[in-house]
Amino acid sequence: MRVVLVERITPGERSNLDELEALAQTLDYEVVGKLVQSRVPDPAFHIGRGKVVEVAELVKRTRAERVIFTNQLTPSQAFNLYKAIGVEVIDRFQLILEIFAKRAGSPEAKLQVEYARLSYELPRVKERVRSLMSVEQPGLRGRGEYEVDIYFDMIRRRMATLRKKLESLAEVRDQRRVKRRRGGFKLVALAGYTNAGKSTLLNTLTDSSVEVDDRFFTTLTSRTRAIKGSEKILVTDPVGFIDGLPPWLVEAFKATLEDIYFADLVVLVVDGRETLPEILRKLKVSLDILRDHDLRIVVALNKIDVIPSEELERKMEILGKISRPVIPISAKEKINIGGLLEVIRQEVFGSQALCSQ
Ligand SMILES: Nc1nc2c(ncn2[C@@H]2O[C@H](COP(=O)(O)OP(=O)(O)OP(=O)(O)O)[C@@H](O)[C@H]2O)c(=O)[nH]1
Ligand SMILES: [Mg+2]
Repeated sequence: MRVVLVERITPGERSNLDELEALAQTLDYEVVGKLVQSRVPDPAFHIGRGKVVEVAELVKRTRAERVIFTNQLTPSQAFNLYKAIGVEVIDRFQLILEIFAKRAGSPEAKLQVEYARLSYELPRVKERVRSLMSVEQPGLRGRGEYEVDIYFDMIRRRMATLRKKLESLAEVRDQRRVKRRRGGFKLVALAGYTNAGKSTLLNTLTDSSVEVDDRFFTTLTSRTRAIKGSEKILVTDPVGFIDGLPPWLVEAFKATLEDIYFADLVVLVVDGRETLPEILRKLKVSLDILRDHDLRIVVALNKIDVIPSEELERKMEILGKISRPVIPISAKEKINIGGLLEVIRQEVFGSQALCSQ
């Protein structure tokens, strides 16, 4: 699909367009145009009206089939933009939902995605139907409202059913965790921004072959495996983080995130290939998600096989200033995995680790 990306930024704000492009490519979309506008949001169109005309022209010229905004749009803004531009207009959250829907493999992930989609839809249903009707069927308002209410109720009931199913699955997870703990296993969670290299690290640490890909959200269903050798340490590889994760999405994936929240240790994987400001931004996003939970966290600066040594030194120095151990590794090329394992053992078993060696 050919798509045009649009972003509105408040003057002085950082652009999020590159990440939106990476997200669009995750779905094999072809980005045929990009537009940025720096201004305060317009209530009706989000961007300025002159810019709307520009987008419409760009869409026509490039034969784009869809427009994607980095900003969250209200349903009426999306509708007004659609009317003015002539192709479907969606926002970043809807794009993330589409990616999740496409990637959801396990029954639990499918339920989580459906729940997330409905949580997104619910507050929007009334407004969307209302704006549709006021434009297309001005006479049918009264009856339409009634039908909207029925639809609204239907969504709510479906959400309640989904919540129950998800809760019972969460209980299964809970029991599994208790069993593991009783068996003397320690749980290490590989958390971090999407595409940091968590699954690659899981494969290296546990000799597995879960899917690895240079795209966002390759992993939606977490996998848990034992560390190579006979140690009682399990490693889990949950869904990746992303900036501005909306609360309804976090809520839908709560059970998956609990694997992180209840872990004995979190290895926060960071993509070291990126620029320092990007590294720090993604690290902050991840630490914010983990913040309210009392967790032991170590940072693994990954992909050092492709970082020139001077740059690595600088990155290590800056990261070293945050008060957690930072371990430089390459999950793919298996560099310093021994060093990471040592820190993991030390953190989860404390001094016992030294006795058992
Ligand atoms: N050069 C290099 N590339 C790596 C390394 N570790 C992972 N990668 C690459 O980074 C990309 C993402 O790796 P994944 O392991 O899928 O990342 P992830 O964190 O599991 O990503 P999601 O599941 O999508 O959130 C892949 O193309 C990997 O081959 C590394 O140490 N060095
Ligand atoms: Mg993964």
